[in-house]
Amino acid sequence: MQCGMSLIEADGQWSVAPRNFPTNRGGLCRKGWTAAELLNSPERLQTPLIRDDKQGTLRAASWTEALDLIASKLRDFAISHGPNSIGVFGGGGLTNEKAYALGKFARVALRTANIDYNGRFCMASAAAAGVRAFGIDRGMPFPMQDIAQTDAIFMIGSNPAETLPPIMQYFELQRDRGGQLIVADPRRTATAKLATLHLQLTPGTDAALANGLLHIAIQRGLIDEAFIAERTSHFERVKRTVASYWPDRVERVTGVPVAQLEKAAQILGEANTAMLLTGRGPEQQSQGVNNVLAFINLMLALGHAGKAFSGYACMTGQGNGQGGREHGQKADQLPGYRKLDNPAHRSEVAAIWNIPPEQLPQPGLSAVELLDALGERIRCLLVFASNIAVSAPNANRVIAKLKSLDLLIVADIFLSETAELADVVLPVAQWAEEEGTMTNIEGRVIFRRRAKEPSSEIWTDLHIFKALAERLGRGQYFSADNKEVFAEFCRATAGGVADYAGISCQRILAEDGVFWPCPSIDHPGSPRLFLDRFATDDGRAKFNPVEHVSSAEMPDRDFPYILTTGRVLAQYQSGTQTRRIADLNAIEPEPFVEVHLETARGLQIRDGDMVVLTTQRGRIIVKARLSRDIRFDTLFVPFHWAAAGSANSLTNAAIDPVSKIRNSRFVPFGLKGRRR
Ligand SMILES: Nc1nc2c(c(=O)[nH]1)N[C@H]1C(S)=C(S)[C@@H](COP(=O)(O)OP(=O)(O)OC[C@H]3O[C@@H](n4cnc5c(=O)[nH]c(N)nc54)[C@H](O)[C@@H]3O)O[C@H]1N2
Ligand SMILES: Nc1nc2c(c(=O)[nH]1)N[C@H]1C(S)=C(S)[C@@H](COP(=O)(O)OP(=O)(O)OC[C@H]3O[C@@H](n4cnc5c(=O)[nH]c(N)nc54)[C@H](O)[C@@H]3O)O[C@H]1N2
Ligand SMILES: [Mo]
Repeated sequence: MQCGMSLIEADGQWSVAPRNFPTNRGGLCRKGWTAAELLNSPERLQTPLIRDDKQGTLRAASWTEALDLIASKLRDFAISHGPNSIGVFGGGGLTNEKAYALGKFARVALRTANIDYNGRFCMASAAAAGVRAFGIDRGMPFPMQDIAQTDAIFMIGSNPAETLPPIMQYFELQRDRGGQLIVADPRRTATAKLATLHLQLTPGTDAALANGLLHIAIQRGLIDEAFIAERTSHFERVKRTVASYWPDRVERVTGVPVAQLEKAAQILGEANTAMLLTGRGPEQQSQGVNNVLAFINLMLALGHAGKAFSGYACMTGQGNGQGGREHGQKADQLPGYRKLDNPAHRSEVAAIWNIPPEQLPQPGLSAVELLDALGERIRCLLVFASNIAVSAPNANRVIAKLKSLDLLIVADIFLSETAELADVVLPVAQWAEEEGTMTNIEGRVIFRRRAKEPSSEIWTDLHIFKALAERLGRGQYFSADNKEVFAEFCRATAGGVADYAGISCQRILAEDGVFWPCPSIDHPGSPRLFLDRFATDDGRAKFNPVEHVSSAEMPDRDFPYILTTGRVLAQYQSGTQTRRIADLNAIEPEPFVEVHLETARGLQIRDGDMVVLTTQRGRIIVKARLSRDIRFDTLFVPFHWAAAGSANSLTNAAIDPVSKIRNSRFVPFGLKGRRR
């Protein structure tokens, strides 16, 4: 969201106060309130660390020693195995400048094709679907306050009451205006409890649900023929596909009763304006792109796109989840959403970088493929801003692969579970210690000021890229100065889909953020997209026929339940940051599995019992939390913990064929009770 907040110092202690910024309007969640605690945390990394050859432990080292060591090894790998034996893994928490510089560092300093980032585990399916249907991927094609103005909201597998709490004010305003909210989620989440209608579907059946609703809408004459004719293409193909999704069949597949399906279709069909919002539930599946496309088909058929207070939005996740996916950390991407396999795009960016276009590598391996190649094709990995030992699918295998590398380099604030495995650890500045721009869920580019200096032995990521590039003989292409990098990266986006050319820090501060595309300094920015035309070649939104396909693995006798994963309010991601905050740990101290009371009774499991969860890949032991808010056949494990509580030691690495997202939402597994 990029909530506005102020940092206040008193006697060396930092605290947070909310600001009346257009996104959060004075609201903050617990993670915001407690964020400053990490600035002076005693657990922060204070110097570089190098793994001692003899002892095998990490010891403190100087920057010169650490960087010299890294550079000499990188040079050796490039000579002996080729530059593509070096991999880079980035993160959606990096500022725009750092995400841009990391992509450039990989291609210009390391000359490797193999860079990707954690967004591939996040919203990559929604991004791919948005591009297919509308021609552009921007989380929200409208400012978030528009949510308050729409008649009906259809929210699929997203739980903002816990994951974006300050945004809930707009949902409350919408409800107070008489608006409707439909939530599709296998759990009766805090968000679903606010809904007019909750569709408690079986995980992995989203496309069937969407097709079934469109089937009913067509039967009942709810579709918008004029909109379909004027602003879309390929409806006929979708109409033929959904013809076989009659309500009884969809009830059988999804577990959602026919009466609820009819009610949902009726609410959405009768609304004048409506929004579709998706979260990670339908997206993080081996059919993630298709799931999102199926719901987009429904909204297009009902005419709920390309006009005010209507449209599709992906509830983007990390701090810079939007900007982090635009500027070249992706395996196939150059800044401004340009493509590495497009000769014109290559020339444009090569000209800004002062290199011949032939020097740019071709597209490389996507995240899951990259992690799979560790220890084989990839001998060395640099990780900036991700904790893959906890957050990547099939984590035990990833950990084994990380250990098999010749060289693992991790830059982080803390000794994360991934950093613990590294040969060299580099301590970096965190959010309040460096300035930078970020782009939020709405496509609003904001500027984050620096509040304090880090201690002298802590460097910024930009500083590290520059110092390493210098040692690799490519220093002239890099700057450690954020303002210079920002100016360069804005130029590099000029003419791209995500065009920042007209954005400056002054404008951002004066206007409370500027919405891309903003191609020139006299351009007002683009808060609302698609009102006149979609961003496709012919200006029409595209229908994409989608069939329901069973999940990559289905339940059987040994693994009879469905595991799904996600988040809780008081922990963040792999937990590197929030597990170090006492107030948050007091609320969510440990890993758990949410089980329905009835399911638990059948297995003689009581609330608080330790239970064993097994899949084909691993087993974990966590506390049972009994509830009535989850389906009988489904269990939910948040992924914020490591080791014996690591949800990702259970998940599989099946990927979507288009977005290459990993599947973390539908994993068959076995469950056994065990007394405390
Ligand atoms: N507190 C907190 N907030 C966060 C984060 C955090 O870690 N902690 N992370 C941030 C990030 S990076 C992201 S990406 C966002 C994610 O934000 P959300 O997408 O809101 O969060 P999740 O809990 O991952 O998933 C949402 C819901 O998907 C449901 N679900 C599971 N399987 C299925 C399915 O098959 N179909 C459907 N329709 N639903 C299903 C789950 O029950 C869950 O309630 O949150 C951001 N905000
Ligand atoms: N089973 C399951 N797995 C999931 C998900 C799920 O729902 N279920 N969700 C997926 C999603 S949506 C996401 S986004 C990923 C997130 O998973 P990760 O990529 O592991 O995200 P974080 O835990 O935020 O890790 C970021 C790391 O970077 C560090 N860091 C923060 N700022 C900086 C910086 O400026 N520079 C550097 N160098 N380091 C920094 C932090 O301390 C932290 O260790 O997990 C994915 N994994
Ligand atoms: Mo995410």
